[in-house]
Amino acid sequence: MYGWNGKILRVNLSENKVVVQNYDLDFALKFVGGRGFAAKILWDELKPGIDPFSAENKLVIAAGPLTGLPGPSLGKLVIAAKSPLTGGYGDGNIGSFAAVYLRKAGYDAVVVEGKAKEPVYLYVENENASLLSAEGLWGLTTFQTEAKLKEIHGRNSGILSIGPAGEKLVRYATVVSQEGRAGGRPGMGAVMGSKNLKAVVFKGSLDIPLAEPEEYHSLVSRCYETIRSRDGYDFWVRQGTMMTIEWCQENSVLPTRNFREGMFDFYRLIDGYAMEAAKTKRRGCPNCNMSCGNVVLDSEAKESELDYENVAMLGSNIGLGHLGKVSILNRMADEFGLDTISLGNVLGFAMEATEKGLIRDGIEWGDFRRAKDLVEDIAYRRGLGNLLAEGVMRISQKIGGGSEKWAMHVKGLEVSAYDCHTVPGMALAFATSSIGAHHKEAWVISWEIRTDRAGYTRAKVEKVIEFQRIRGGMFECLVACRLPWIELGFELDWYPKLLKAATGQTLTLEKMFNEVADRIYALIRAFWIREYGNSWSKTIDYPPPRWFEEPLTKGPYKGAKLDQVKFEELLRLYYEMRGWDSRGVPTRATFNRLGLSDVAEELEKYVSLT
Ligand code: PTT
Ligand code: SF4
Repeated sequence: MYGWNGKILRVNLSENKVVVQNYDLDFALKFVGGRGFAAKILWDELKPGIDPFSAENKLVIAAGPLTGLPGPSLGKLVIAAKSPLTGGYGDGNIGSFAAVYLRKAGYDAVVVEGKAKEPVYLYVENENASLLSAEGLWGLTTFQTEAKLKEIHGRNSGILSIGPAGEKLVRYATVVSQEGRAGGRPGMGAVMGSKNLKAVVFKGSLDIPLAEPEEYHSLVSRCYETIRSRDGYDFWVRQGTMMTIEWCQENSVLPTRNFREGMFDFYRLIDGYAMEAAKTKRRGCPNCNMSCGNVVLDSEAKESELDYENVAMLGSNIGLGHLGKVSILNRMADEFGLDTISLGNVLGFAMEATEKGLIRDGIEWGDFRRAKDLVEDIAYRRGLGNLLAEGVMRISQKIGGGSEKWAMHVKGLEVSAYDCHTVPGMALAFATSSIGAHHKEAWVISWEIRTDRAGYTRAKVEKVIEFQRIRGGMFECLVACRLPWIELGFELDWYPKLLKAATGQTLTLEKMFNEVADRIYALIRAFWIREYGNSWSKTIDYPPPRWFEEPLTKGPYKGAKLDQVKFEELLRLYYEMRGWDSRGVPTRATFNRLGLSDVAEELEKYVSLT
């Protein structure tokens, strides 16, 4: 095979054993890599109903056939497992030298199972792998862990690690790399913690075999030039995703005070221009020529890498209009290994619960000092932090008082930073995302606002599915950063060309979208439904009640909210277009079309198929 290494490293922590598994071209073409490999492995190998924190859960770290090669933004990997936050399929995407060196060490993926007796880390170097003691690392932050591992293994290593939050099984603990790349929102860091796996270190210098090396390298130079020449390039490298704060404010979709409103009075104090004034440098993922990691000095004069989601969720959503302080909370989240989106949701939820008298000794809106203490308490599961470490769905179940209406999650995963009172298409995207309320699969909001904001139309359903195929399907399988495409219009047809030159295989966009992506969506859907069995229903795909029941109280969209009946019609159409039945379960014909008749057969043991 070219492009793919054809090897998966299998690590059993309980038995302290590492073996190599080969896979063939058939498997590669059917699932491509990244999320595709992860979904297939987790579906095949996890028994339904297992505790995500048990040794039976498996953690998959998977790259794609282009990962690690020179080329625009190809330094990413997917990390996946059964989620302790949602109980369903969970994954995240991290840009890191770990992705590059995983592939240069000779592998395409690592599957970790079991549980180590004592804390360990996995060390992989050029087709050799071993489990080493993490005795001196356990308890350290992600920054300290990475620094120590670099001292031991050298600077040319790629490292993924967890902080105290992962060790303490905070349900939204994430995995961090390079002091500012983080991934695995649905608790992938906690899964590592539950396995006593503190870190994974990759080193590699092997060549990734290319089918047409000259053609590949010539394409790559043209790709970089194309990106560099795009109109928005200069502004992108100035602000990156931080430009979105101003855009969201202008369009009344900036999450404010636990998604009550879409506008924040102090947005100027945390927007892209405020960030530029504090910016000290730029960082990014490997092989990227549009690096978007904006590093600022926070109010404690320490470095913090900012992205839109982090600042919106730890700023406007908790009523905090001070970039230096937001940056402290953001840096602490990276150090402790906490997902910023869920953290901002949890803090906003706790503030509202305090206001409504449902939490005693809680936290007032915008109270930075208390927020800072709570972030630490969450990471170490101390006092109120122990409850807040559970995520908004579980906290709301515990405190009651009608709080389920403003617990902002879908399927247990907290909503990313877009208020949906006025954007039904984006609400549908959150509702049908394959890991819970994440924007990454179908960020239709910009298109929706430009075209027909208020409409509940077929076009919106088509757009959600189109984006899910491109973003949740193609980009998550390749594994490539989607930002060159979505932000600078880098054309999608570069990818089949790169794939052809790298692998020698023809994978057209049509095949990618209608076969590979749809197959993966059906497979992940099957994973969720198998977990729920007969209790599965379409209500599991509903966005939070707040957006239907409590209108916005200010701004140009004052009085606006979602319409439940019309939303249900969108969902019905969505199921129909996907070939799923009225409960949202893929039909037997759909599974068969996607080459998943074995999946249908297995799923039928848990729920009837139509
Ligand atoms: C992603 C989610 C996002 S999406 C952000 S900011 W964004 C938050 N970042 C966090 C962070 O930082 N620290 C932290 N402790 N928690 C964080 N949680 C949040 O996680 C990130 C970029 C960004 S910045 C985005 S949009 C794009 N995401 C991509 C994706 O999902 N797939 C893909 N093929 N390409 C992507 N490119 C962009 O990557 P999750 P990163 Mg991330 C500090 O992990 O779980 O997927 O959630 O990966 O390397 O940091 O790059 O405005
Ligand atoms: Fe990483 Fe940003 Fe480059 Fe994407 S655009 S690869 S997130 S640095």
